[in-house]
Formats: sequence, C-alpha cells, structure tokens
Amino acid sequence: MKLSFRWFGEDGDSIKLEQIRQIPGVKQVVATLYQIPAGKEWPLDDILKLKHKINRSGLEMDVIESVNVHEDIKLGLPSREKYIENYQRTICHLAQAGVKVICYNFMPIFDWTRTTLDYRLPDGSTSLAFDRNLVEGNPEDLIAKIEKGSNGFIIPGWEPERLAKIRELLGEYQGLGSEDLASNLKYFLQQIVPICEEVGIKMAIHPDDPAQNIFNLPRICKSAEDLERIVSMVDSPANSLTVCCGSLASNPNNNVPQILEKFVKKNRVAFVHARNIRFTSKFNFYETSHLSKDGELDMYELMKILVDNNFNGYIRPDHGRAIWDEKGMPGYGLYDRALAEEYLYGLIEAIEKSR
Ligand SMILES: [Mn+2]
Repeated sequence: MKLSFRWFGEDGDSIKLEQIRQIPGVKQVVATLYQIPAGKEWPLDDILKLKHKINRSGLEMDVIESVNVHEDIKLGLPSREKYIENYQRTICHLAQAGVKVICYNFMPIFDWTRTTLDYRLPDGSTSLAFDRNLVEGNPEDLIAKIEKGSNGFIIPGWEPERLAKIRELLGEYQGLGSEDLASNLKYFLQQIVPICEEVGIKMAIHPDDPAQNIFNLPRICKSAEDLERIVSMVDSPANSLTVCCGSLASNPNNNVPQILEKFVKKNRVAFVHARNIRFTSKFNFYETSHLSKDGELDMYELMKILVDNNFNGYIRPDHGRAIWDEKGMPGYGLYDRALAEEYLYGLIEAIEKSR
C-alpha cells in the first residue's frame, strides 16, 4: 500500500513539494493539471513537465486526480464523441508518463459539495461541513457562499468557468434520470476501459460526495449497489474504484468497512481516500480529524481490511482540518493532512507487525 498526498501544482497550491517530501512515509504525489478545462486533451509535454518536477523533488506521480469528465459525456449528447476521444488520448499520454491510476467522478455539474468551509470545532480548528437544507433550494446561494469562503483559492470542482454555466447546465439535466446517467457512464467506460487495459492504467471512479442526492440531480455512485453496478458495466480491473471512506460514510445507510472489504477482495479498488466525519443529525455532518474516536469511522478497522487483504494500491488522507493558523485551501492544508498520514502509517505498521 502506497501512501500519497494530493497536490494541486505550483500555481494552485500553497504547499511546496519540498514540504510534502518531509512527511515521513509519503513517496507519492497525487497530481493534476487542473487548469485544463474538462473535455480538453492533456498535452504530453505538460504531463511530463509536471512529472519531472515531482521526480526532482524525490517524489513520484503514479496517481492523477482528477481527469474531469465533460458534462456532455454525462448528458450523453452527440458531442460526447470528441470529448471521449480527447479523454482517450489523455489516458495514453498519462500512461506514457508512467501514471497507473486515474481518479475521476461522474457527478452532474457539482464536484464535492459542502455548505460550510470553516465549521468551528471545539478545539478551535475549522473543517468542512454539510447541511442538507442548503442543497435543496437555489444552488446559486450555495455557490456565493462557497466563493466567499475559499481563502482566494480556486477550489477544484468549483472553477469559475464551471460555476458561470450552472444555470444553463441545470436546465440541460432536466429530464435526465439516474438510469440515463448510468447508461452514459457505461458508454463512456466501454470506450475507454479497453484503452486503459492496453496501456496499463486503472480508472478509479470517486463516489458522489456527499453520497446523497442534491438539487434534484441524478447521482449514481453513492451505495454498495451503485458501486456493484458500475464495476459490472465493464468487467475489468481497469474499471476500478476510488473508495472514498468519508464520502460513502456521509450516507448513514452505507456500511463503509463492508463496502471496502467487498471491493478490495474483488480486486476493484485502485485508490483509497481516508477521512472521518461526524453526523450532527441524520444527513448533516462535519469533517473531523482522521482519528477513530473523533468520527463515525473506525480507521483501525479500515486499515486492517486493507492490510489483511494485501491491498497494494494507493491511499491518501482526504480533507484535513485547518489547524495551527494555517491559511490554506479549505480541506487541503498541509498540517492536518500530514498528521493524518502519520496516523495511517502508524496503524498500518502496527497491523502489519502484529500479524
Ligand atoms: Mn475523496
């Protein structure tokens, strides 16, 4: 199992590669070229430049998160063909640069959704939080709130060009049901998985975050049944999952350890996101430190499933709290995620040595 750390690049992140290198046990950077809009091909040169920069810092770039999927692919429009071709070429370029896993998601319009970016915890730290009431009304209220609370960073998934198109996109999704969305995902996977097999890349779909419906949009990746349907769409290890423990936990009906174990045993987990949350009511929650005692998830139980099943994929801490006065991108500061890495490292070492 390889510990990794998400990094948004020199222009998009306040954290330096040199700092990531000093986190004990971390060798892998989960990288991106997030200035490239969804649907565009990622040029090989840009990918190689990014890779070499990471390598020069003594780190490796096996995982990309995310290569975003153009909305026309999710909507199943005829124009999807050219975006799928671009995606196919991007896959080939990433493979040429030695990338092994591509994390992506198939959520309509919105990437991860929180309603508060600075929820205050009893210890004075802040974290991301979610209130269902705010995702049932007008999305523009939420967008304004998110833009105000992002510390001047462009939050991946909430890029200005995407937000500007929201009203238009909401209209386009009118009448598209979850069965339609699922068949559009299947079509997409059928076009790309054979290429992934050829070049040695695993696609790893990230669950809907939160794993609940929002703004009446279809969501098809939020339960064990959904994940089962997705891995069956194209039966290949190249059609794999990112098991984001915190996302799946945000639906109280999900049994996260059971889901993790089921798909690890099937060899369909390429990437794991570790994160913990605490419910404030049935569907509302805030993010906590990674510790088992702070949240709903028993992190020891999750790591034990991975170690016991000889999981040899990639894992990273997901969002962290803002602590020690750090002014970072909400959810993606250095300090709390570095603490989380050491916690995960400690759990894994202890489980391995007690076997
Ligand atoms: Mn995640």
